Amino acid sequence: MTSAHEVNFDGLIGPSHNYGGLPDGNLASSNNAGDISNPREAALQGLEKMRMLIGHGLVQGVLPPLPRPNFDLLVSAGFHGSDAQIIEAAAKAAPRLLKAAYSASSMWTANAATVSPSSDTEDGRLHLTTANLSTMLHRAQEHPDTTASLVSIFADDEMFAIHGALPMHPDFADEGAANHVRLCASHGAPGVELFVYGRDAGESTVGFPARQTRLASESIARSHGLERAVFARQSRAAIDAGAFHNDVVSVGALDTLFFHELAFEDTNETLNSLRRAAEGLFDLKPVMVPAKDVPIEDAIKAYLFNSQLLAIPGKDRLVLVAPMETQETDSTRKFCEQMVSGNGPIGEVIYADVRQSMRNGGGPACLRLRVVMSEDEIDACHQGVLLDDETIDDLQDVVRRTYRDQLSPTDLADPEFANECCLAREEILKVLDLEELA
Ligand code: SUG
Repeated sequence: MTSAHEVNFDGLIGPSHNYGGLPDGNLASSNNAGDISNPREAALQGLEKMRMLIGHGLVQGVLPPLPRPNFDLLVSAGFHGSDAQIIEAAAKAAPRLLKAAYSASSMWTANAATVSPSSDTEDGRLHLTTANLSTMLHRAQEHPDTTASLVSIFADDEMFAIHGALPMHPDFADEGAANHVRLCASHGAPGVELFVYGRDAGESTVGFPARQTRLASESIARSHGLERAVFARQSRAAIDAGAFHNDVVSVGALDTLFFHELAFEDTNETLNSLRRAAEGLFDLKPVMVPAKDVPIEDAIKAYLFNSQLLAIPGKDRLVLVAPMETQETDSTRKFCEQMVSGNGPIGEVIYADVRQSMRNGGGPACLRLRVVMSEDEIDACHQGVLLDDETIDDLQDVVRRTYRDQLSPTDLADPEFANECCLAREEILKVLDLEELA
């Protein structure tokens, strides 16, 4: 068995972070729509979380923000002329489209791609499929630039296979690793990959949108060449309560699956399928949170499950990095206190402040893409995106100098702001040695 690390690639929060209220079914985003955001504080919070995990001895990567505003999107809607003319005309005629073109949503890199480590795949390469994010316009624009970032970072095609997004059709709706959990005995050992979908291709649903189809999940498992994939349906009750991705109601790491009682349509069948797939590899440790202890509404408000579940060097049990909101909500805080005082697989909870992202529905788990990599793979990827304290200092310096303190969705109409966003991104790319993406 090869020694491997789980590398978390966090999305660096971009300068246009704003509360646009664009996604249907994401309650935090709807509740904060139109509020003033703090892009500088948001990016600094995200970077402090990365710094904290480096301090715990973990390997930490970063993905740069995508180019915003996305002028191509505005031009394809018929806006033309100089950049300033395009922004001014779009602000008047299509303000919602302008918000989409400015969305900083690529910060939630759990939605960037689905990742299968080389120990799970037929050809022994690490596979990544960029998510098409086809359900929401502001997210559907992400995939070409995300693929470009992944190709630059994972360039060696003897080790890495990057697959472009699935077809942009509702039958193939795919939201990446937010609906995918990998379970294993140790990071470098063969794993079982759990794909969670909200609907079948062609199935129409009522209520909040189900953003992942079974066809999309199966297509990815096929192209990654997975031997041990399990497909489970997310419960309608969870989606309607505001769990627009499965990672709002479940998170897994190593042999442990931590989930809410209402996460899956059929919990027993999901666990039995996982056990069958894991036979001979590991004994599954399910940790189910009963609805009587934590009502689903609390789980979603506090984002208990949108946490990072981490194996930290030197600690014998897993550590849950949860948002502050989990500590501030009585039922979730009490559950965590009880859980760590028992002798289950999760032995500690650390609370992280990512409030700016949380107000758009993105907790610690949304902000990171997990990529399990062997040491050779780590050496072969682009080194500029692997962070240490000094690079974090440099990125924070760029953020302090180039990001606005406050931003209201109406500020997006100011053509000067588009220039600021471009300049900030150029500086970030320079720090990460990724100028080729400019
Ligand atoms: O797709 N919010 C994101 C939050 C994504 C969270 N990701 C995971 N759970 N993995 C979404 O709903 C709000 C942006 C706005 O309204 O401008 C937004 O897109």
